[in-house]
Parts: sequence; structure tokens; C-alpha cells
Amino acid sequence: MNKYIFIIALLCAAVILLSGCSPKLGGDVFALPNLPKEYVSLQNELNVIISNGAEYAAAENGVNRQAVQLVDLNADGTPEAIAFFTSGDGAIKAYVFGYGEDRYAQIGVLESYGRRIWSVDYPVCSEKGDRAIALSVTFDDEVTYGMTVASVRDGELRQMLDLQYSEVLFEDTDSDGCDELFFAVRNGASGAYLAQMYKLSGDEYKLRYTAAMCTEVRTVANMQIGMTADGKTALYIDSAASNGGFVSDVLTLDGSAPVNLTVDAAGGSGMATWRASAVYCADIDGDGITDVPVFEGGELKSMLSWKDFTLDDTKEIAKTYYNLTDKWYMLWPEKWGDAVSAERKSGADTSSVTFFVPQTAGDGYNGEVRNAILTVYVFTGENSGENLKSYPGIKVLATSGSTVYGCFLIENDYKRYSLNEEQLKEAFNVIEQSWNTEGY
Ligand SMILES: [Ca+2]
Ligand SMILES: [Ca+2]
Ligand SMILES: [Ca+2]
Repeated sequence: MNKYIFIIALLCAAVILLSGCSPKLGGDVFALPNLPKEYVSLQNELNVIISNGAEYAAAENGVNRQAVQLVDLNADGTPEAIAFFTSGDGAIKAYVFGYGEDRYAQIGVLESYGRRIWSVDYPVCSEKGDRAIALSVTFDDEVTYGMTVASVRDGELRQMLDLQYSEVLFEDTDSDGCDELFFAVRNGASGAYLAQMYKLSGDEYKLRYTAAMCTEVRTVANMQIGMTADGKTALYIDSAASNGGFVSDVLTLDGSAPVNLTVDAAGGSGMATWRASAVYCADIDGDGITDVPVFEGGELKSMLSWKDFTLDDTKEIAKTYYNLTDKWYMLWPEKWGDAVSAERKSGADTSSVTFFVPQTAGDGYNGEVRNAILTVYVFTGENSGENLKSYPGIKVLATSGSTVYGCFLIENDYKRYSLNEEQLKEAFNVIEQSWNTEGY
């Protein structure tokens, strides 16, 4: 593949030089040196498209962002070349070239219409490893996308699917070697959201599942495949809620029809999963089962209960103090129960959260000061290391980039609530930045 990576680099260089941002110089200056014969033929094809008024275009999102990409679409061991163009009138085209007889020749053109290219993906669409082109474009509203899917069959480019969606995920959930296509789709008239799964049937994608999502969904934020506590494969969808905060839908995929485990059967509400902030479903305790973060009321707005939903049961498996602002969370020690509270303070590049036992907790409360158990400090910015040093005796919990997380464990009479350093380190976690790139 090294050869192809080299060629992609050369083609990218050509695209940059041809993009119009470069100084206008004589054409000969940009002649690519020593390009293998077959790529000269490709460059000639691309030049014809450019000379007809089209411009190179690249995706804004996802992992495939080059304007010219080499992917083996028909699994014959030789990459096809896919080149993306816009023509100013909203037409977005992907030209597909196949290689044979020492040259690249056009197989077909995938056409779409939108503002810009949002993403390009290549889901696996046959057991022998054929890949389809999934071209996503943005529209004016910037919340709905258009996707056109096409594949090379019998030497021709054939469209397989064309639809509008809000969020997409490609994943082989039944281990047959082919990707299923999962979409969250908004009904423009009612505003209601549906989750849909398309599955390959022969050479076509067929709509296999459709399920209503909860009534609170305003925009979809994240989709992932996970496993339920009773071993079922499920689609976990996190969404911003129309009434503020976030909700989840958990849809099992194993049966003949999907079952939404989190909605209220009568009204379709997903408020059983509601939380205030953008915290997504995750395997919080590392047991392989995907857990749903839920706010359960109470004083502490940062307190989340992580629940495993099954058809018959909902079970809390962990509580966390979830500090999204400072990007850390802590598994809530069972022995703290409802007795421990928390208070956050923040400065320019230092913030802290102190956990304390309230006055009603007894256990030797001294009547004057609130009795702190521990304080977690977060130092951000380029001086984080220096700022840490102005807290003598602080213990470092973790570092992430330039951010340093430290703590003080406070000696007091509340022994039954106190944690040692090892226990705190085990409970403490940095929230890593997760970029939403359509499931990749
Ligand atoms: Ca090929
Ligand atoms: Ca599959
Ligand atoms: Ca879990």
C-alpha cells in the first residue's frame, strides 16, 4: 500500500496546487515529477473535469477527507480512484475511475446535491469485501444531511440508496462481514425521530428495522452499538432533548423487530434516561455492557446514576460525580451514600471540587467548619505545572495534555467516609475528548 499512500500524497499536492489558493504561475510549474504512467492518465482525466468548470471538493468530517481517494471498491486487489468535485450550482459529484490496461478510465459518476461534502465513507457491502461509496452532503439547515450510496457491480457504478438523515453509523452487528447502515431520521412535518437499519439483501440495501425514538429528541448527538445486560446487541442513541438536557434510546436488534428499552410504552417518553448535560452512554464499569447515564434528582446536579436497561428490568450499576466542565468523573463510593456532598470553585486556570460531610451527618462534627473529606484540583493552561507547585503536598491523580489533576485527602474525624489515595485513584477518571465523526 505504500505506493498508494505516496501517490495519494502526490495527488493531494496536485489538488492543493490546483485549488486556486496558490499563486498564479505558469502551468508547467505544477507538472508532477516522475508520476507513474497510470497516474498521468488519471491526472489527465481529472484535468478534463476541472477544465469544464468543476472544482475539487473534500469532506469536512470523518476520516476520508482527500479530494482524490484510492479505495479498492470491488475487492479485486487494485484500488479504484474516487475524485470529488463541486460545480458551484449545488451539484456534488464523485467520479469513479477503474484501472486497467495501464490506465485509469471512468467507471461512473455518483451525483448528489447539497451545500458541501459532509463525509465520505466506504461501508463493506459484500462478503468478499466490496466497498460502497457513501457520500454525505450538508443542506442549508445544517442539521439534516443527504446520503447517496453507490457501489461498483459488473463494472458499473450503481446507486444503492439515497436518503436524508440526522446521524449515521456503519457497523457489522451480525458478523456476516457486511456493514449494516443505521440512521436517525427526522420527520420534517412532525419533528419526530425514527431509528432505521438497512441491511444488505443481495446487491441492495433493504430497510430492515424502523423504530420510533423517544418524543423528547431535538437533535441526535451520538450513535453506537453496545450490549445489554441480558446479552442483546443494541443501538444506543444519545440526543439533545427538546426540553433541555439529554436523553437516550436503547434499541435491541436481535429479534424480528427492534424493541426500545428506554421509552415509556404509553406515551413514548424517554425521560427515564434524562440528564442535564451532554454525557453519552458508555460502559462505565468496564464489564462489556453499555450503561445509560441518568440524573435522579437530588442536590448534586453532577450526580449521575448509570443504569442497565433490559426489557423486564432497570438496574443501577454505578453512581458517578460527573464533572463535564473540568473533564473528570469519579465513581461514587458506596459508603458515601447520600451523606456526602460536593462544592465546586473555579478560578482562571484552576478549579476545585471539595467533597464534604454535611452538618447533619454526626460522627464528630465540630460545629464550626464543614468537614471536608477530599478536594480534587484541576490545573489548566500552559502554567499548570507551575500552579500545581503552589499547592505543597498535593498528590497528582492524572495528567491529560497540559491539564494536571491533583488532590488533597483531608484528615478528620469522619473516618467512615474517608478514602485513601489508592481508592481515589481507582475511582477517578479523566473524560477524554471524543470527537463525533459519524461513528468512526
Ligand atoms: Ca478494485
Ligand atoms: Ca452484517
Ligand atoms: Ca457496564
